[in-house]
Amino acid sequence: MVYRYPPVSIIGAPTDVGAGHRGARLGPDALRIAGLHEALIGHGVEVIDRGNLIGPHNPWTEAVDGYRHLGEVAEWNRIVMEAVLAELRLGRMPIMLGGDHCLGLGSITAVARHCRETGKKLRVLWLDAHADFNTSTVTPSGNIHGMPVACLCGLGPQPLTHLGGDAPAITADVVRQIGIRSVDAGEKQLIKEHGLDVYDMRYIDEVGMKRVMEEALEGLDDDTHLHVSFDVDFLDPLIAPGVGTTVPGGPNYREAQLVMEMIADTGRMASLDIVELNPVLDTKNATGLLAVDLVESLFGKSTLMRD
Ligand code: EXY
Ligand code: MN
Ligand code: MN
Ligand code: MN
Repeated sequence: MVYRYPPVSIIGAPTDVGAGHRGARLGPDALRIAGLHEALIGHGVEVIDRGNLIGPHNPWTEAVDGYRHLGEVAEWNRIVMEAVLAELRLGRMPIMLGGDHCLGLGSITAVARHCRETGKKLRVLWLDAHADFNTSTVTPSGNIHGMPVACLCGLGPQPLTHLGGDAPAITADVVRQIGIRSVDAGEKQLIKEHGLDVYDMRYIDEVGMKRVMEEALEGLDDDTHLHVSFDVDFLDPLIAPGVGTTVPGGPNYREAQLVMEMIADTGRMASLDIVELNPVLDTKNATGLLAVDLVESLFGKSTLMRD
């Protein structure tokens, strides 16, 4: 068997400590039941499912000083970081199944460390309805799944901003955000100050998804590690109802497919998060099935006719 892609390791991170709804803890198994493993194998990928990580339970308490469950979030991210880094060091492609999007912090901190170890450049594609660039002072909720990009860039509490050592994991210039349509007022100000590259829905409407992706993927080369952080609420809720924070007016099925196809065409994706799937809010796992369908496109499903 000749594999067309790097070997993949599936890592489940079943927690919703960073979210405002409970249920994303069930995301990893919903994605497995939707056939993720089999779909990857069907596209010529060697896959190992490492099972689910174990971490603190969700205490479901109120925010303290602008953070909800800070200790639990820090611990989960430490666990995710170690697991993702171990796979990268084995030369494998980690697919981290959330869980809520606070876990992007651990995942991307690991990827950034690996890039420093191997001398690779990093590009992060953040597919989301939200910018996730809040801090404790501007957050409307205290939910840390609204903060991971800020924390990665060094804005946040020490246990989250320095998860990977003595410096923040990334600078804002490595990030491209796509599909954004819900940003809080204080968050918007911070995004402007830090120069985050946001391709919001207005821009997608105006220029089309093809051009947006060309711009977001511009400059990738053989030395680039492309990380994709796929928050399922990126998708229009009409096709993806199974998330805690739906925002109308997201990418439709064809636009979402094009995003994944254009990422696949680069051949540079080296790590992936799939987060925020909440099966409790879903309809017969339709959102889980759609996420798996889109992952198939990330691994070349729709390019077969062009081979
Ligand atoms: N911006 C809102 C907040 O910070 O509370 C909503 C954040 C939702 C974050 C989600 C999953 O991407
Ligand atoms: Mn590597
Ligand atoms: Mn998110
Ligand atoms: Mn989101």
